[in-house]
This record gives sequence, C-alpha cells and structure tokens, in this order.
Amino acid sequence: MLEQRRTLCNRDCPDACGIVAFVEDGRITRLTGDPDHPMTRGFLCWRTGHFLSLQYSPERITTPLLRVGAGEFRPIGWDQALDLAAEKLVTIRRESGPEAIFHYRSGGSLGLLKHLCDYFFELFGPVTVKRGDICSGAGDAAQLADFGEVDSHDVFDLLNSKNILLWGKNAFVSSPHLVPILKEARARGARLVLIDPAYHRTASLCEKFIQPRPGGDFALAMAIAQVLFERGLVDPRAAETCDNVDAFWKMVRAKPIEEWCEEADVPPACAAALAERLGDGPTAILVGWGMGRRANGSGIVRALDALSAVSGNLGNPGGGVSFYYKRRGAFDTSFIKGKAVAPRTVLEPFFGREVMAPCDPPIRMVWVTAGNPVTMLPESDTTAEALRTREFVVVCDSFLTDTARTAHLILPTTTLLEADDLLGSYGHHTIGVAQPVVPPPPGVKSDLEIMQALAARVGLGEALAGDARSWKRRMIKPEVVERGVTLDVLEKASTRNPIPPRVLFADGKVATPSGRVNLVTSPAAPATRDPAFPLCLLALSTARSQCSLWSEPERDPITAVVHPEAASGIPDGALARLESAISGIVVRVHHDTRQRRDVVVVPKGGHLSQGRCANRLIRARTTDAGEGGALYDEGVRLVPLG
Ligand SMILES: Nc1nc2c(c(=O)[nH]1)N[C@H]1C(S)=C(S)[C@@H](COP(=O)(O)OP(=O)(O)OC[C@H]3O[C@@H](n4cnc5c(=O)[nH]c(N)nc54)[C@H](O)[C@@H]3O)O[C@H]1N2
Ligand SMILES: Nc1nc2c(c(=O)[nH]1)N[C@H]1C(S)=C(S)[C@@H](COP(=O)(O)OP(=O)(O)OC[C@H]3O[C@@H](n4cnc5c(=O)[nH]c(N)nc54)[C@H](O)[C@@H]3O)O[C@H]1N2
Ligand code: SF4
Ligand SMILES: [Mo]
Repeated sequence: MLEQRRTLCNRDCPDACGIVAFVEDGRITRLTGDPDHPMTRGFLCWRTGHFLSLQYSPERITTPLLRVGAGEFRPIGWDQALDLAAEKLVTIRRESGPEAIFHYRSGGSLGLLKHLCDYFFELFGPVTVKRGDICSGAGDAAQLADFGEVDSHDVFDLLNSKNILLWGKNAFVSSPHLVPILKEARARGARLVLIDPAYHRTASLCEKFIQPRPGGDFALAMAIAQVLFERGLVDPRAAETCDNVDAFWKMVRAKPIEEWCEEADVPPACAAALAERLGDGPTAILVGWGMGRRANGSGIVRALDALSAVSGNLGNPGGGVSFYYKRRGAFDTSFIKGKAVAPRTVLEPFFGREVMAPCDPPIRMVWVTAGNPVTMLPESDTTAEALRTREFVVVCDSFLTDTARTAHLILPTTTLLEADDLLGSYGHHTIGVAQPVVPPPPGVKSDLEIMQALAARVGLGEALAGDARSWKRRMIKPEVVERGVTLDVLEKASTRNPIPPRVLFADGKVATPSGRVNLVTSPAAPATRDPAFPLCLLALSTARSQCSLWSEPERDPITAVVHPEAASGIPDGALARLESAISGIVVRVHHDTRQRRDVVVVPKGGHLSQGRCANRLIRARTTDAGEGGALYDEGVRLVPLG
C-alpha cells in the first residue's frame, strides 16, 4: 500500500522544510517537498531529495559498535553498550569530578528535544560543555551589541522591498527556499544586489554583483556611509535613534572614499551604487551566515547594521538587517542552564587544543551528540588527536564519520526521517513538528531513548522520563499556546510562531538598554595574508552535502575553483596540492574566470579519511567577537603534483 506521510526536515539549514515521504509496505520510496508548507512550496533541495541513498545505505550503523583495535569495531548489544557507557561516566565522575567529561553537541539535528541530551549531562554533572559558536557566533554577537536582539523581519516582508542586498549569501545552495521569494520580490520590481568575494549561482538572480576582497566589507560599508553623508541620504532621525553618532561619522570620514574602496578592492562607483539603493528604500539587507566566519566578521556585520540604521531602513517594512531568525523563540528550554552552571567550557573552534591542554582534572572522556568535529572544526588533525588520546569517547551518529572513527563506543541513532521532534527555523518564523515517517531499524535508538536508558542506569530515570510527545508539549512556551498554537495544531500543519512581529523594531526602538542602535565606532580591517600563501581559502556549503553528510559517494578529490591566473600554471582539470601553513590535500583544479584572483573555493565537509577535508588546512582562530571560528581567513597556495 502506498501512503504519503509528512514530517519536517531537522537538518542544520535555514529552510526547515516540510517533507512528504511516499511509503510503500514500510519502505520509503520517494521524498518530495510539502506543497502546503509556506516556505517549502513542494520542492526539496538536492541533498535531502537524495537522502534515501543514506537512509538505506549499507554503511548506516544499525547496532552499537565497540572499538576492538585501531579503526576496528565489533557489534555489541544495547545493554552491554549502555552498561559500559554508564560505568565509564560514573567512574570518571567519581575519580576526577564531572568536569573530566566533555559533552559536545552540534547541529546534526536542530530538533529541540536534542537539548534533553544536554539536560542529562547537566543533571549527571554538570559536565564540561562547549562555548562559542563555530557557525554564527560573530554575527550573533554583532547584532546583540547593536540591537540587543538577534531576530529578523518576516521573510515575506521582502515582498515590500524596493532593494534587496544579499550580503555574502548563496541562497541557491544554502537556503534554496528563499529563491522563490527573491524571484517574486524581483517580479514586483525589487532590485537585487549580491556582494560576495566568491562568484556563485546566486549572482544570476541579481542585477548587480559586487566582488570585494574577502573581509573587505567593513571598508566597503564605510565608503557607502560616506556617500550617504555626502549626498544627504542620511536619515535625519539617526541622531535620536542611534548612539555614538559622532564617533561613527568620525570613523567613516577618517579616510577618503577612494581609500576605503581600495581596502575593499571595489571601484568607488560600486559604493555609490549601493548608497543610492540604501537611499532609495525600503532596502533590506540579508546578511549571510558565512560572511561572519572570519577574523573581522563581527565588525563587518556591525557595519551593515549601522548602514541600515543611518540610512533609515531599520524598523521599516521592506527594510531591516536580517541575519538570524530566533529559531528557539517559541520554545522553552530554560530548565537547562547550560554554560551558566558548567564547571568548565571548551571554546568550540579550539576543540582539539583545549581538550588536550593540560588542566586539572584533564578531560578524560568526550561524548559527541549530532556533530562531526573532526571534519567540521578547524585543525582536523588536532581534533582527531585530541579524541584519539582520550580514555573513552562515545559518538552518537548514524554513520562512521571521521569523529566516529576515533570513538571507543558508537551508538547508532535515528535519521531525519525517523525523528520525533519540535522544530523552529533560523531562516523564517515557521515552527512545527517532525514525526517519524518510518520506524528506525531494529537496533537503532533515538537520542532521547539513549539518554533515558542511560539516565535509568545512573539514578536519573525520573528526571528524563516522558515520551517525545510529552516533552514537545512541555517545551512549547505558554505564550505560544495562549495564542492558539498548541502541539495539536502543530501536528496538523506547520504554523508561524505567533510571537515575533513582521517588522522588527517598527516602533523605532531597538532592544539595547538605551533603546537606540549602538553604532560601531572601531574599524575592522581584513586579515593580512602571508605572501607565501596568497589565496584565501573559502570552504563553502555545497548542494551535494549537509556539512559532512554527503548524499553522494565521497570518492574523488575535492574540486578547487580558482581564477586561471591564480592557478600557478596548473591546467584546468589537473590534480594539484592545496597547501596551507599547516598541511596539504590533493584537489582537482577547476578554472573559472569569474572568481577573484585571490580566492580558491572548495566544498566544506569533505572527510579526512577520504583526503577531502578542507579543515585539515585551516588553523583554529577566533572571530573578533562572539567566539566564532575564523574559518575563511586561511591563506593557501596551489602546487603542481609530482
Ligand atoms: N547545501 C547546503 N546548504 C547548507 C549547508 C550545507 O552544508 N550544504 N550548511 C548549512 C549551515 S550549517 C548554515 S550555517 C547555513 C548558512 O551557511 P553558509 O553556507 O555559510 O551560507 P551563506 O549564508 O550562503 O554564506 C556563505 C557565503 O558567504 C560568502 N563570504 C565569505 N566571506 C565573505 C566576505 O568576506 N564577504 C562577503 N561579502 N561574503 C563572504 C561566501 O563566499 C559564501 O557565498 O547554510 C546551511 N545550508
Ligand atoms: N571550513 C569550514 N568549516 C565549517 C564551515 C565552513 O563553512 N567552512 N561551516 C561551519 C558550520 S556553519 C557549521 S554549523 C558546522 C557544522 O558542524 P557539524 O554540526 O559537526 O556538522 P555535520 O557534519 O552536519 O555533523 C552532524 C552529524 O550529526 C549526525 N546526525 C544527524 N542527525 C542526528 C541525530 O538526530 N542525532 C545524532 N546524534 N546525530 C545526528 C550526522 O550524521 C552528522 O554526522 O561546521 C562548521 N565548519
Ligand atoms: S536541508 Fe534545508 S532545504 Fe533541504 S529539505 Fe532540509 S530544510 Fe529543506
Ligand atoms: Mo552552520
């Protein structure tokens, strides 16, 4: 019998799509996008559209695995696996205290119920947890400083925009369901501009494409601000709605426009064109999540916040600076205290170094939930070594990732098609529930079941008790339920979170203590590069994978896209070595005259075990604020093979 079952995608992706699964005799035969979901509109991205190859992959782990030798694992039963895990946890806590245990959770699933893994470790310890945010730390810190709040305009408010500036954003790849909205806005007359050092397909949506130096955006913003000032395009209310106005303009005028533009490596006419658009509002600035992952990333986002504020686009329909949607805004996880009660924290981009750092007590045990830090965090070899040298490592995953390979114990867990969870989104305000479209294979447990089984073994059974549905009910905020959005409503269809307004700061007040925008006052120059490594490595999202989870086999060397004049004489299609100051990998060179001559674009998420891992080349460094990872500031060079 053929049935259609609906769920929500739980992947670390701004779109949080509705999925329709066609199930025939208990097996999923096809996946499509939910035509009734307001964002999804009936289509899925390539990686999830092709997810069945992973769901039914022979490489999927379907039984707990115990390490029996270097890289060798033996299947064991759940009772034995959980007894062993509980015994290690209890022994290490007794001997060294809970800070000797580090629980690392990342974004493999954005389901709210994953917080219950944190809850278990908090009640058991509290243990060591991560701090900082490899993904959006820099941008979050910027908007928090400027506006006292990190949220965005309703995504459909873009239909009110006259201009849309896609600032460091590859919608086609990283947020494909934004594309139809951008197209609709364009059909209604909006003018779109892309500002990105890398050429990509999203440029084809835009009437203008500006390609600054990597990290040159702060300088570009200063040039734009100066044009706004010179042409009288500054909002006269800015003096009342913003703090630090004099210091901001002093910084803007510290250099002539030409000098700022030189620092940004764009012609002054580009700054003028962008100023003209901001002055001809409403202009929405859409800030990509990627752009902040560099040494001056937070400064850049602050400069964009300031541009919106002084040009009078903040708080207006069709305007605003939208970066992150508060995806947890409808939900209550306040019973988990996190960093506030943790005895110790590990800075996420410095995972490898900090886990190995001599400290008292040392980190003896690491538990990884929904993450692949070896592949996805900088300095992959250091991260792998840190894990390999721990006394006991547990990884909960469905696949034998680079991180799982370092584990002593691997616990197999559910995939997005078996998930039972509550979801928000960081790309729009829709919330909903994931419901299993098929049960997991025998031998696979959900993270919640794993935590509950563990809790029962260490005397925390009662605290974690309850099925997924009752936890969902507990985690929806009362003010959401009061506005009619109950669990039963969400189970029928995804719904807009009733709390956030459609236009942020519409009353002219932001959420800082003064109610005024905190304008940035110190410049944030791009990182300098060692001439021996002249290309800036941009390891970016690709349509074929969700971070390190590829919906196609990872066989060939990764492709390095580079301007032919920056290819060190290596012909198009040839293999070469891509080297940084710390390591090298083999890549296939692809020439593209549309790229800048100082960048090389590779996919993020390739596995170390396959020789495809860009993070092997990238040193651990933090962003200027927010403890993010400066992932896009590593200098590299291409060297012929042989
Ligand atoms: N297909 C696919 N989609 C994904 C993911 C995936 O792995 N695969 N990952 C998901 C995740 S984890 C996240 S956080 C989101 C968003 O994650 P990202 O994929 O990072 O998304 P973007 O917002 O498109 O940001 C990347 C863009 O920023 C640009 N950029 C880099 N440096 C600069 C700079 O200095 N200036 C400017 N102007 N631009 C710069 C890059 O060239 C790139 O085009 O996407 C999600 N979507
Ligand atoms: N060089 C470079 N590095 C980057 C980036 C970049 O742009 N360039 N992007 C960064 C960004 S934005 C991010 S967010 C991070 C992402 O870093 P990670 O969150 O570590 O990324 P993933 O590779 O998606 O790892 C998630 C793992 O969780 C597993 N998983 C999926 N669902 C579940 C589940 O329900 N339970 C459990 N237990 N496991 C599950 C998946 O199989 C996968 O192995 O990487 C960062 N790293
Ligand atoms: S990964 Fe993103 S775009 Fe793809 S189906 Fe999931 S939510 Fe939609
Ligand atoms: Mo991310």
